[in-house]
Amino acid sequence: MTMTDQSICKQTLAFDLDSYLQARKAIVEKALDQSLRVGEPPQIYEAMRYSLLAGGKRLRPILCLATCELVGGSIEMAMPTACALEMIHTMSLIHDDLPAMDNDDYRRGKLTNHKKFGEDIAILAGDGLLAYAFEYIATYTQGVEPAAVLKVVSKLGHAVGATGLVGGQVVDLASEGNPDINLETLNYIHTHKTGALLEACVVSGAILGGATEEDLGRLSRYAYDIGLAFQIVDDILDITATQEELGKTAGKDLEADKATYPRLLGLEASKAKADELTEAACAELASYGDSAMALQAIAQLIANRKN
Ligand code: GRG
Repeated sequence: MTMTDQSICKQTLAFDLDSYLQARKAIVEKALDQSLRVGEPPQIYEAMRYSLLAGGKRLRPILCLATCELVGGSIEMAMPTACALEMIHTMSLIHDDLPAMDNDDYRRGKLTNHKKFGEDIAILAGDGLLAYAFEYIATYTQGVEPAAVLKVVSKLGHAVGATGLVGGQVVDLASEGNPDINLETLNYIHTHKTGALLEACVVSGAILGGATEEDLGRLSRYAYDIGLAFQIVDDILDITATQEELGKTAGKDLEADKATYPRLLGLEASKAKADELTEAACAELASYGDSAMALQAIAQLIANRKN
């Protein structure tokens, strides 16, 4: 299904997403800067801050804040978790860029962490960010029932470990040079390597805000759809975008001879699949009315993004 005039996604056109994202990004940047001060030994803090504050769209923390607000919570309740999610996302990028994995020289338009600080420090900077993320949630979350904080920590551990990002990355690495894997395996890679953390962002914000089980079900399905759409678009951009647009090397999937959506389905069908998932994600939140406009507009942005 492609987007029609009746589409729920179309109804968000009146929403000023640019202003919303700009404002949210500004508060997230400030909170991230304050979350991690240089300590001892300074070289590891510099490497951690270099990547954490290197820009990026900050979609994951913004999603976490948005779902907390959607279910009646406040930005303050979710901000420590939002920062922690960006710490984890950043550490996954640092490790993904290492020579043993994707071997990239550029990320977010800057030299990758290992190019700037060396492989040893880059590995440790990733480890440091991962551990600090959990410490940060447990130490700084306020105004939330301890049981909800515990649920978020458990959810996040599940999303990041072998049941999530790590598992997805392992299967992704194994599929290099083997573009003939089937769509089921490709979906496993995408939903674990990319979708699991996005789902944790969406759901953890809602848990902190006091969501009902029904809310969590709807938001989890929304997150699954935007997570898969996100990675399909990533596959498309690897072929269609330039290094300047991406802030990292383009054409990496072809170079590594990887299976991707465009490779298995073709560009047109891949784009149609991303649109279909976006429409389903928006529809999932229809019962929230205008309160869900930000999340619906973000779903559209993911499908139409250029970087
Ligand atoms: C998490 C313990 C642990 C280890 C990491 C390396 C690894 C295991 C997993 C790889 C995960 C990975 C890099 C997935 C790709 C996700 C993706 C599409 C990232 C790009 O996200 P954007 O476009 O980037 O939101 P910005 O820079 O805007 O934040």
